[in-house]
Amino acid sequence: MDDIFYFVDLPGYGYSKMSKKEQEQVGKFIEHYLFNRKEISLIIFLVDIRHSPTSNDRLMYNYIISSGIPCLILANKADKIAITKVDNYVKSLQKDLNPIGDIPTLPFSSERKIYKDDVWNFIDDFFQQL
Ligand SMILES: Nc1nc2c(ncn2[C@@H]2O[C@H](COP(=O)(O)OP(=O)(O)OP(=O)(O)O)[C@@H](O)[C@H]2O)c(=O)[nH]1
Ligand SMILES: [Mg+2]
Repeated sequence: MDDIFYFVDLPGYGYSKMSKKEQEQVGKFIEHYLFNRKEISLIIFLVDIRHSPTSNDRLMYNYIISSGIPCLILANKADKIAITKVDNYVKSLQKDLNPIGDIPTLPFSSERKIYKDDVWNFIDDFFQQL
């Protein structure tokens, strides 16, 4: 049992077609979940590598920070930009969202599974250190 962990995919925001009221309810649910679920070891926060963080990204980021739960930021959709530019995009995303630079930020592509090994290595190391 000791080695078992689960990924829980929380509902998104932003481009999902939700009314203001639904967005509020989802926001409350996420906040409640993050602050009350003691089993959460690590939050993996996926944002779009191509854009500077939206107001919703920042809102979510602030929830995450105030929850005190360790976080890994994934700069997703890295397949959309030239491989030579990925590092710079990741750096500027981190600078924008987490200027102190204490939250690890890695590139990723959930569609193409590139950078998957680095992310698994991070997760392995993270659980080793627990
Ligand atoms: N090119 C590319 N497209 C992606 C990637 N990840 C997600 N997408 C696309 O982005 C859209 C949204 O993906 P979802 O996985 O539904 O995003 P989500 O944040 O879970 O959305 P909600 O939970 O509905 O808010 C889909 O059209 C995906 O195909 C990626 O790594 N690369
Ligand atoms: Mg989703």
